[in-house]
Amino acid sequence: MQNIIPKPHTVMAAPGVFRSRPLTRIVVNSADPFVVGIARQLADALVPVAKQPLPVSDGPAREGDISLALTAHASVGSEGYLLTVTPTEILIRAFAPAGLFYGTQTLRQLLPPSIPGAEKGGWEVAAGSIHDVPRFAYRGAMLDVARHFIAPRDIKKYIDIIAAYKLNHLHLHLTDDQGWRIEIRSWDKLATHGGSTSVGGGAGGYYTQAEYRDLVEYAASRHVTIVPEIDMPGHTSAVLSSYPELNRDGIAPALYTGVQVGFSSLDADKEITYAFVEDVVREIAALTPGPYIHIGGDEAQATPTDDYVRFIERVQGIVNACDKQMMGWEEIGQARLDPSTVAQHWNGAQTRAVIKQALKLVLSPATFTYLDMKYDAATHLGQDWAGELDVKKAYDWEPTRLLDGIYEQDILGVEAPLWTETISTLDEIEYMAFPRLLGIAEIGWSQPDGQNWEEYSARLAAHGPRLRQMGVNFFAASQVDWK
Ligand code: TNX
Repeated sequence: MQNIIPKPHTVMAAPGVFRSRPLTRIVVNSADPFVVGIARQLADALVPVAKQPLPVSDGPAREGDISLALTAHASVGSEGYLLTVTPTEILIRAFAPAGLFYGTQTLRQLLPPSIPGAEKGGWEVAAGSIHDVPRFAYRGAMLDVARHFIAPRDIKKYIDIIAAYKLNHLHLHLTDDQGWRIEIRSWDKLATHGGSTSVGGGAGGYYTQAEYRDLVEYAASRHVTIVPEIDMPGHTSAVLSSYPELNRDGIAPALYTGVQVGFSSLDADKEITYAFVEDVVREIAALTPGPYIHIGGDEAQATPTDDYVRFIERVQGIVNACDKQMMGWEEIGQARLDPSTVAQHWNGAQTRAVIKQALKLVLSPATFTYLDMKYDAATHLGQDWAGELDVKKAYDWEPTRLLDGIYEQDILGVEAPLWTETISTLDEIEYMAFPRLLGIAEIGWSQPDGQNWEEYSARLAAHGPRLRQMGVNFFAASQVDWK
């Protein structure tokens, strides 16, 4: 029970081992489709070990079964779980379904990634018990699908990996100067024209609403909430190119395929701007069961400050009218914000204004969490404006020590963004994200008193074979003594 990432709250080894029986089943005491789905996913995940999917049954459990039961006390919270392994059973208990999901992710890590050989064989798990609860409610990853489009099947693989490390939010940066990636029925040229290219001028792409709904559902089945971001008022060249009437001078610019930021803006004085925002937010809200709609708000250098503040306050009203909470990059702190609004810290410049309003923060400090930063000078992809970010640095930071005046209760959680100006394939995404994202997952989930690079890097080493088994093209950093 030593190599789990993120590190569980409490682990206690016990004598003995559980050995699989020829008739070992996964037994669930709930008809909740999400819970039954968890059992099926566990059965699938164990095929490389058990050689065939374990049968899923509604019980009652007998000796040799793996049981998933919603019988834990409310004190384990909505995501916590208790995992007990004895020679006669494996029992995962939780108060809420998400806890069962996380218990099964931990169980997967107690087994070898695969057992070679074609024959059906036995497998075993050392006895012991784990009591686990997350530190932060929001544990996120972000993909910039705007600079380069990322196909739905690639997003799904990313979801599978992040969920295995107990991240529970996937923020999709759906729009930027270089591309609009989601079908909006009331403004159809956003996707068909605004989504037609990408950085460097190559092919673009966008999600139809049906494809997007399918992604949202897929994520939900792994307890991942999609946070859609429509970036505004800056980062809007693709919008302005699609609709001349949204431009101050009524003239649509050409599509933009460079990598500059801070030159485009919606016009805060035009009524049609807000009609546009209302339509987009309404359609996005209808696709979003989760609580948040992210409105960007970053790097609006081409928007005068008064206009910016007026714009953000009005957009917040539009988001709230759709029964959603607004999320935005820290620059939104300049506006007067509703207490339900969440600000995302990235470089600190305007986080002070957020702290003054006592809003909840998601922390994405560029120096520690930007997965588009190079590992070192030799990394062939990525940027280095926030410095190089090696595997140790992405793990070795503490949220409450990041900025003066931010305490545990101000922090909703952490998120690691992957911007894609220099990245265009899934292999490249995986290379930049892994293994650094595991360190950030641990910061989001685990208690800070256990933070120790030597101990963590030994655990991380054991995840090399697991990542390989999942087909992840991770960077085998020399800082880690890989297995
Ligand atoms: C800053 S972080 C940006 C993005 C870029 C990224 C590149 C933020 C809110 N804005 O537009 O893609 O840096 O690292």
